[in-house]
Order: sequence, then C-alpha cells, then structure tokens
Amino acid sequence: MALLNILHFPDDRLRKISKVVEHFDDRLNRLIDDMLETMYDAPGVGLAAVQVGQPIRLIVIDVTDDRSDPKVLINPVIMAKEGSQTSDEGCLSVPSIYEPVNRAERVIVEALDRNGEKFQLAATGLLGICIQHELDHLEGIVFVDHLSVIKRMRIKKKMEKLRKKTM
Ligand code: GNR
Ligand code: NI
Repeated sequence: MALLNILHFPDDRLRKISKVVEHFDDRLNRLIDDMLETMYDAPGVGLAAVQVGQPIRLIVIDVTDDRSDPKVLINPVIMAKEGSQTSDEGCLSVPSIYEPVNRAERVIVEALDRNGEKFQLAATGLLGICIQHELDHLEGIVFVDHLSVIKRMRIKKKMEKLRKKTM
C-alpha cells in the first residue's frame, strides 16, 4: 500500500474528464487500496481517482466516524435526485477552504464495485453530498466552480500564493 499525492486546485489535471473503467484487474485493485489509504490518512470522507492524477471513473467514500464503511464506486451514474440542501463543503484538492454549496437532498446512484458487480445506493445527508461532490470531480468540476466568480478568484489567488511558498 502507498500514500498517493493529491493534486491541488488550480491544477489543470483536475479539469480532465475521467474515462470509463473497463478492466477490473490487480492494477485497479491496487489503486483502490492506495486511494482508501490516502483518503483515511488525509483525512477526508471521499476521493476521486482524478485527484491523484488518474482520470478514470473511480471514487472511494467513507463518511463514518470510525472509518468502518469504505465504499468503492466505479463508473457511477446518478439515476434520480430530489430536493435541495445547502451545506459547507471542503475538498482535499482545495485545502483549508470551506464554503456553502447547494446540492440535491437525496440521490440514487448506480455503480460497479471492485469486482465489476452492479449495485444501487440511496443516499441522503453527508453521503449524498459526498457522492455528488465526487461525481463532479469525474467531470472536471471542483466545488469552487459552484461559488461566485469573485469567491473563486479569491480562492485561486490564495492557493497560488500558498503554492509559491511551498515550492
Ligand atoms: O473530505 C471531504 N470532505 C467533504 C466535506 C463536505 C463536502 C464534501 C466533502 S468531500 C472531501 C474529500 C474530497 O475532496 N473529495 O473529492
Ligand atoms: Ni473534492
């Protein structure tokens, strides 16, 4: 197992559209395990493969306090969504920034597990928010894209300043 490097906004690689996963092999399983380890270490409640530089349609999620429920979603599709809710979001690719984002209140998502078996999940609360946040990543969308132009510009400037300091 290994910790993977997480890309930070405004890195262009976060803008890639992730490709459908076709091969359920050892390499995929290794990436899944490394992503789970990286998410738990961060710590975060979700991670999309594109955030670690692999633009494929794979996300891992665990919203439990005791990190006891690792979920792996491959080629996920939102089948239904209803309602709306606004709550503060953060992102491992935009460290130390938390801003309110509006999302659906409840989603039904269909995905494949690491064995390529199809399953469905109905999600509300943080899990529902996290699924929508991670699916955005697969389309090259970062949560700051949901904010006003002025807020996004401020965050971009702050991130670029931080990056210069640590380079
Ligand atoms: O760790 C994370 N926390 C979080 C909090 C509120 C809404 C969404 C998230 S997802 C984020 C991990 C991450 O960046 N996943 O892409
Ligand atoms: Ni994120």
